Amino acid sequence: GHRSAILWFTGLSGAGKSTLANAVNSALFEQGLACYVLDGDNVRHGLCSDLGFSDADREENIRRIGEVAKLFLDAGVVVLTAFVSPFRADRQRARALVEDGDFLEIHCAADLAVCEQRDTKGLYAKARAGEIREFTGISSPYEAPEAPELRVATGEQSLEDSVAQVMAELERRGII
Ligand code: GGZ
Repeated sequence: GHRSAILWFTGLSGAGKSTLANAVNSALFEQGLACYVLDGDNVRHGLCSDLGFSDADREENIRRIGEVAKLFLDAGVVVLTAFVSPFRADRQRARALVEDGDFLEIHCAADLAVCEQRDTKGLYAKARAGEIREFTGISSPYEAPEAPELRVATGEQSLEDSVAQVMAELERRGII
């Protein structure tokens, strides 16, 4: 058996949150767990399609995701959320919706320089050029977690190593 949990990935655009969450999801699925990834692809186009990137819209985005994650938790699913979630207070509110131990904040801690260097979607270049306003790390703040349950150096280590690190933490906490 296993415990359901919310694995809350946070970090800059391009830090590798979705990539890591999806890889961990696959590893959990292989072990026969019920698990699901919430990320921009399936949330910002649907449930949150009315929201942009102002501070207030990000707050509402994270509020809804926190509530949905709680529903998944209630349903016995390990839910992995992969959003920038740049504001400490918003992450704290999501955490406060569930019991202690059911919420694991996982900081994908890639340096801004690395994310900007990668710039897989060309968004940093656009942000620097002023074509995208309020871009996290450039013209909107990212408040790094002070005491995340886990910090993963996604800018430096391989995806394989990052997955192993998360899986080890889940074992240590008795989730798997
Ligand atoms: C940050 C933005 C912005 C702005 C578009 N700021 O690399 P991506 O493309 O796929 O990840 C980013 C994603 C952030 O959406 P989230 O829902 O995770 O943000 S939050 O938690 O703050 O609500 C990026 C893209 O959307 N994107 N404009 N201005 N990221």
